Amino acid sequence: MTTLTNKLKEEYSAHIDSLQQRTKQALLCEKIEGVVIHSGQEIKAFLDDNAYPFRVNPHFKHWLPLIDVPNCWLIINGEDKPTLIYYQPVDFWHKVIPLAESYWGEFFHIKVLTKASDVDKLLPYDKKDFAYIGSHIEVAKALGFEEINPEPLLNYFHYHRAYKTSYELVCLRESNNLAVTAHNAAKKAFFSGATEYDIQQAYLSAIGYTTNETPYGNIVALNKNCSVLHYMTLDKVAPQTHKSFLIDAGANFHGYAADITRTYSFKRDKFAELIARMDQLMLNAVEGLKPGVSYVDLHIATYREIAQVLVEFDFIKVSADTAVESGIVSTFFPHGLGHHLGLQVHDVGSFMADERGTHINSPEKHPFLRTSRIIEAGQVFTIEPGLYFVDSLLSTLKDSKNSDQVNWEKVDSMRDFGGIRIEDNIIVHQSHNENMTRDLGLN
Ligand SMILES: [Mn+2]
Repeated sequence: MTTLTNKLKEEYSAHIDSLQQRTKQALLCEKIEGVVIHSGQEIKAFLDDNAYPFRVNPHFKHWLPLIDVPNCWLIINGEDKPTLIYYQPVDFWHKVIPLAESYWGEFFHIKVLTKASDVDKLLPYDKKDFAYIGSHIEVAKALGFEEINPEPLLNYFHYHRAYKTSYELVCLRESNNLAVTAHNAAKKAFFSGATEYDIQQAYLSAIGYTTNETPYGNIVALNKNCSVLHYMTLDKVAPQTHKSFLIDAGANFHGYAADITRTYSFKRDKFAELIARMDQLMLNAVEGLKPGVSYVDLHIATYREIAQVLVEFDFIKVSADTAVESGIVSTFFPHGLGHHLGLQVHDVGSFMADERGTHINSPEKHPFLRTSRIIEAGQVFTIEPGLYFVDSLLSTLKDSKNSDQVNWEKVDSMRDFGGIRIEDNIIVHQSHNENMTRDLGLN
């Protein structure tokens, strides 16, 4: 057995205990007997017999690292050993995935389902005492469920999903490990003058991935394309000169996501200096991530520091305070500082004040912030400040009354580089932060 498998095995039983306890509490509040969690079904394209890539229900993969099998079900009541209905059809068209020896198998009563439509024979007889959790509402109704994704139950689970178990931290470290390996390969490809498409191939093949195995579509951008926040094209032709490279790309391990961004300058130029400064700013923000602090306040502090960077590099003619006051910083930093990370890249529960799901709005001036929750130990975040030169946003600023606050000559000289984003994945512990991305050697 490998060291990694050993670690997973060591932590898994406590992980299941936590989930059982959470389920028991949630069920007490809801006065139902149990939950039935559906892994999902294949979804076919309109008028076609081809299915979209399968994405498992996150509530399902919370319990076990089974991420690629549709038509599976979990029956859980928080007390008894959970039942796994495992789909294993007799099928000569598709690959059938048999249940292998695993560290998690012994924690479930496993029942094999050979025909997806026969599942009702294995589900609880009386559906009204059970809630269905999954995305196939019609299927749930046809089976006789009345409680379908009840909101209080989901709120409870989503709120608690922010607190990762030790097992989940092992998974998150490993997904970071994979992403770091792939990022290093991508960096090498950039400095050898590769195209966006070839850099993407270098990334994927470094960890043996297909595009469907990444937790989100990789952003691989050269030069001006770095200014497109969600750039999804992969140019197959190399630019005349390589100036800059922004890569926002992750990896998946047992259903847990990594989400890492790096920006590089091809030469040792002004843009490289700006990257170094943003890297410092990024690490300062990580320092500020502490139990008891509001993520909103951390975002605002970083927003202020970006104003300071704009002053230092002579991009603006006014003080940092004035730039914050007038809001022109948002032209250069138009998104949030980061988000919760886990089973989903933008993990759930990030706007909740309590387990009933009481919503905390992000401040009006910072509408794109993805979390407003108080930071606590056991939570996992991304920190991803950015500084961009986006033509459309700059032209709005140029036409505004604040145009004279900007040193346009300096700003214009940066447009061909696009922009910078640097993103690490951090575990908040009671006494310190664990920067998984840096610990694995990606600088
Ligand atoms: Mn992110």
